[in-house]
Amino acid sequence: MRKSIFTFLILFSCILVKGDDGYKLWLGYQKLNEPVLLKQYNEAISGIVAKGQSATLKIAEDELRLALEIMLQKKIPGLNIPANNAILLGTPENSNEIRKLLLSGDLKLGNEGFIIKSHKINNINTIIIAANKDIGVLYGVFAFIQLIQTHQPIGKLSIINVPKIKNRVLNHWDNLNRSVERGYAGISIWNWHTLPGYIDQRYIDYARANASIGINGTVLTNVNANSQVLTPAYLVKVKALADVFRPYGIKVYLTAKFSAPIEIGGLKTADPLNDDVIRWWKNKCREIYSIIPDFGGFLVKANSEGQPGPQGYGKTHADGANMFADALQPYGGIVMWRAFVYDVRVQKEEEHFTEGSVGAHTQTIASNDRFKQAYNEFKPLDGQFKKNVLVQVKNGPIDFQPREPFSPLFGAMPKTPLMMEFQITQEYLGQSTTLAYLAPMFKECLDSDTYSNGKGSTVAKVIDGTLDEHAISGIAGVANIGNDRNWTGHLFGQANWYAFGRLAWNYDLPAEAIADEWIRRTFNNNNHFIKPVKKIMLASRAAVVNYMTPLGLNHIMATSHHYGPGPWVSNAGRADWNPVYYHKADSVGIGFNRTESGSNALAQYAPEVQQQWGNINACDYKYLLWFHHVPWNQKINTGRTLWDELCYRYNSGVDTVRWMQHTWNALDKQVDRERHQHVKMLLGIQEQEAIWWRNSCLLYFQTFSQMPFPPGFEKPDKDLSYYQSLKFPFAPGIGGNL
Ligand code: BDP
Repeated sequence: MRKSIFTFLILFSCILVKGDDGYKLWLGYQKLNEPVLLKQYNEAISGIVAKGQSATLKIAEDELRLALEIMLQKKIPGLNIPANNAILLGTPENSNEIRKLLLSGDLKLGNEGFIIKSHKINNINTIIIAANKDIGVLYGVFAFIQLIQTHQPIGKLSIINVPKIKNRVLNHWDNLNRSVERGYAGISIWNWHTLPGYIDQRYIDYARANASIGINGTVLTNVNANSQVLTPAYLVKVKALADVFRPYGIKVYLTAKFSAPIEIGGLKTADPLNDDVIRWWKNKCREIYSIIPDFGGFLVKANSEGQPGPQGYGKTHADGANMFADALQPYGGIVMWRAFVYDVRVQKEEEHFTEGSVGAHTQTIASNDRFKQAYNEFKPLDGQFKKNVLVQVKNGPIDFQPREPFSPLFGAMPKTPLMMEFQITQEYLGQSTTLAYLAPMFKECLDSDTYSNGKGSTVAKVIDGTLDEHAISGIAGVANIGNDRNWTGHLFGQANWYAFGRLAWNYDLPAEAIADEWIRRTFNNNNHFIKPVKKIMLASRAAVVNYMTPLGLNHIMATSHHYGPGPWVSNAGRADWNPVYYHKADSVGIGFNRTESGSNALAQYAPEVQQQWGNINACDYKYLLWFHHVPWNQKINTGRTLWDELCYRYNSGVDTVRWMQHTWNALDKQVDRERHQHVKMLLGIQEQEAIWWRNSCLLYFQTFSQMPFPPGFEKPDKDLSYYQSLKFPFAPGIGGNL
């Protein structure tokens, strides 16, 4: 007896001290403590009637039971026939009631949509969670669980929910040796060495988490690809993962290295129009589909940053993509062909174009503007891609900066389905020591008007296929997931994974609503906690923009690892890898002139957009230095001189982080100690990093502006040379083709 009391005490104190390590993500169901709500839910739910035998339906039923039994603290029996207050799960195939319900309206649920409805069956109250396919039922179950997790009424339910985008995919930049390019949460969760024999519980938990937010595809490998993954030894490993993910509605994709026919096929060429090469890829696809019948297809990075591609053989991106498309087509596979290109060859071609305006230095560089390259290469190919090709475009024209204008390709290729590529991993946003809630950034892009087909031609409507009537559509997020216990390094990184999934399903959801539900599901429903945490989240990305790259500055991170500031770097291998190329600070001012008198990249946008950003006096300060070289002492439309505004922004970024810190630190009673400490310590690091960013950037830019810091400004405590001397040879996430 004494022994068991002792064990109990130890266990109990472990729970108190240990708290929550974040592994359960937003699916750590908790006992409901509000008596009134509990009573309502208990009265409304008596059991589950699950119709159908599939693995997916079984998962749906088990998940629902698990969630309800924990939250409602009672047994949830499985029933054979509808009883009063039972939840009926199923598809028309397995239930007459559901067939009748789905036939009764013009519901257009498609393969993944669902309905949740309070419904009377023979005068018996039921809640029906139904869909055309079992996967829709699983999505419906997660949506129903969300209602209870977030304390919503369930008395009169009538929800119809259909995803707006068809392919909602995570891109893992994971290498076969388990390093992760731009990964800041440990090593890869794919343990290739022990696959296929060992199925880590994480694989199942990963699939479950993704299904809970509607993600239906995963590209397992780095875009800087390794052709080994296409060999039989690896394909059986891929199959093992595909088998785990299938019942959760998740398809597996691989990155295809363009030179694979040479590297693993023994051919002399990878020319996309060569018969042997074509045959090789056809056979490879046949082989893959014989092992993984629902394989999703390929993601290809070609002729970019050293990756081989069709241009190496004098062929176009369309030639390359179409070769894959033909090989995948018989099996229903798709090609996601990346438009992230800034090939050296293209840069050279543009060198004769010299229309720069501000100083000789600016002239040579402004003429070959990396901003323009994707558009220059892809726009002429519009209409040339096969039907199962999606061109995957990064949200902005450069590279996942804290703030970018939308890529001018959106709206410029109406005959081609364009897919969005967001980066969830925070390569350029402070990595995993930074709390930056990215839904506002994703929304900013999705809601941007391209005016390509008149007002209201938003980026979202381009990528969901509705604007130009495409049959396929897609959105990808570069994953921030690793084998850290809490999956994403920073606990709040989970919110970005979550927000990506939610927006991929429905881009109309407000960033605030997503933050709200994430906090409730991850932590609790206590308003004293939710309100301040939501405020922190909603202010966080703007804070990062302010203390890193205000007013439209971009790509001034230290080169290679991109950790911390490096606006002074000017010795990288090619011009457009250098921060000085992007900010162009000189004695006159700062910023990249992309108007007619500069690189004229603005001309790649619709006239309305050109108007919006083309006038230096009217341009939104958020994008100002993206498009204009602005004199230091010019008054901008915020009322301050450019220099003062820059100082003000950097300072306010630091202030916001301090405010986030204080706000969070005061919440220690509202959340378990482990998660509170975790975030508290990281915010401490973030504050130091924000100061580092502000001080070093302003000291450096001051060498050009020669203007004093405005009154009241917190003076840097170190000099510029100190900041310039900092090196981080072992910063995480540096990739390489491994
Ligand atoms: C850049 C990353 C690099 C990636 C590249 C890409 O720095 O590691 O390989 O994008 O998207 O942001 O291909």
